[in-house]
Amino acid sequence: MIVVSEQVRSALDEGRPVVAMESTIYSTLGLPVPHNAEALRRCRAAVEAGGAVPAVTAVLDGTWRVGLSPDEEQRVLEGTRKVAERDLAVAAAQSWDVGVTTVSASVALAHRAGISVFATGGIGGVHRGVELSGDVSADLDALANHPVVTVCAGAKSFLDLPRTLELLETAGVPVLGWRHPDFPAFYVRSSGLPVPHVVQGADEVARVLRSRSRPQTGVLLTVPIPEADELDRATHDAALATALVAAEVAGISGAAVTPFVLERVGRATEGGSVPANLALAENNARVAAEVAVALAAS
Ligand code: PSU
Ligand code: MN
Repeated sequence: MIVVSEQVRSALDEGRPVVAMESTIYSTLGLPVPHNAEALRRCRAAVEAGGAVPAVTAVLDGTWRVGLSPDEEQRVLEGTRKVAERDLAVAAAQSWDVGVTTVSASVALAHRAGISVFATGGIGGVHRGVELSGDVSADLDALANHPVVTVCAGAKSFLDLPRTLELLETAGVPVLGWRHPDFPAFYVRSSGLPVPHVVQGADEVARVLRSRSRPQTGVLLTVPIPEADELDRATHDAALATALVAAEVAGISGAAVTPFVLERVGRATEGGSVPANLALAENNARVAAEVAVALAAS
């Protein structure tokens, strides 16, 4: 059911470092055209420059895929169907043409393929108003149930970040801050919430992965957006407020919330959020490669 590319397979067989990458952020659901293609190019280049092999995950022609050719990556860029972990089964059974994988599905595919490090932009989490909607991203459950290090820039502050951190604690997922004491909020370096533990380097992350008491559980490594690329706090807060009101007025719910809010934040910042998004994704890919190299050497 799963097809791992030749390049990724031989790297894994030889114990060389590999970094899995999600595909939702590179699709039309994550970033506007043509920035999505640039994001993919820069992230893959960052992984390669760090000495690791990039492995983009997706569903193509109903098959779970890890590692794509340039033509296949082009199909992902044009993808419009979001695949969370539970949807992997449906996408296979119904032979979906192109399914772009979220963090939950990508972590699941990475695990299946034998990859231990995964790079994304931001994870999903507990949504604000969860008391009424019950909306908690399947990303959190996947982090708890697949033994993979997920490298992210935290989560967007349109989520309920305190509850997101609480749930990660309950689920037993170690949350590590990369040389930074605060849980990052995607476009900005600090959410104002402390991260449970700070790590100074990739060796430390590798040691945490090897030392877990529950072999199935993942590790979350949060890397703040580089200082130079951070959004101005006031711009950020205003854009999020606008996007959240728009989502409520439009009655958006479920899996449509994240793509909708992302698009509206882009509009509200007049595109200013896009370079920030690219910069953090690239930076995460760079750090993920470091972790993959440390793991391969250990
Ligand atoms: N955050 C972003 N960009 C994204 C996503 C999150 O800044 O593209 C995507 C990721 O693929 C993540 C998914 O796994 O949204 C979470 O969606 P949901 O909230 O429906 O679980
Ligand atoms: Mn949801």
